[in-house]
Amino acid sequence: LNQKGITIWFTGLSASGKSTIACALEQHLLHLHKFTYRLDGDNIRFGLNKDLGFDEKSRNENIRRIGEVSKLFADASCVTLTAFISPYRADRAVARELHEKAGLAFIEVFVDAPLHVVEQRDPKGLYKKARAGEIKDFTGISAPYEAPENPEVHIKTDECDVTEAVARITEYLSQKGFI
Ligand code: GGZ
Repeated sequence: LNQKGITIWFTGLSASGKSTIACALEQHLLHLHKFTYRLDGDNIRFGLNKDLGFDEKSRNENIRRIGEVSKLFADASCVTLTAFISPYRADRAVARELHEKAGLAFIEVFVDAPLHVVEQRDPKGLYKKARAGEIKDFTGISAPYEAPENPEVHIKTDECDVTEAVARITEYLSQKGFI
């Protein structure tokens, strides 16, 4: 059994379901008595990264810091979950390399939902504001999202509910001997 920490890196559009799935997975891991911690906008963008906005350079720096922090948590034997859009392939690759160079597994989970689906969900009305030009650099509307080419797990949230998504990820984790 692998006793090292790992990072499970969720990526996807706003309202794709990253946080919901990460929360449910965290609950599942806690039931298994795993040492786990979730990094998300609430504990990172309002703390460590409160100096950063959403232009390309800020997102690069946001993801760079999150990559470093998640590596430290994984290094401390934690099953670390990160839930950020992380729209740039190159930034995710840097986070992956950082982990792999330290001998820590990096598991990319693509939370995939088509733009028209997340735009219909629009739980915070952000897509509507972005379409109206009230929010600039909005991912999917006026800023890019570069989908992963080889994610370890690919979840289509318009075809699969939260329970199923958690089951898909835990199946991967147990197959690889991580849990
Ligand atoms: C995308 C934005 C933006 C812009 C504010 N573009 O659905 P939410 O509200 O709760 O999650 C989104 C969150 C994205 O922050 P991340 O740190 O995950 O982004 S990145 O990884 O790209 O750095 C959204 C809100 O912040 N939000 N402005 N312009 N999402």
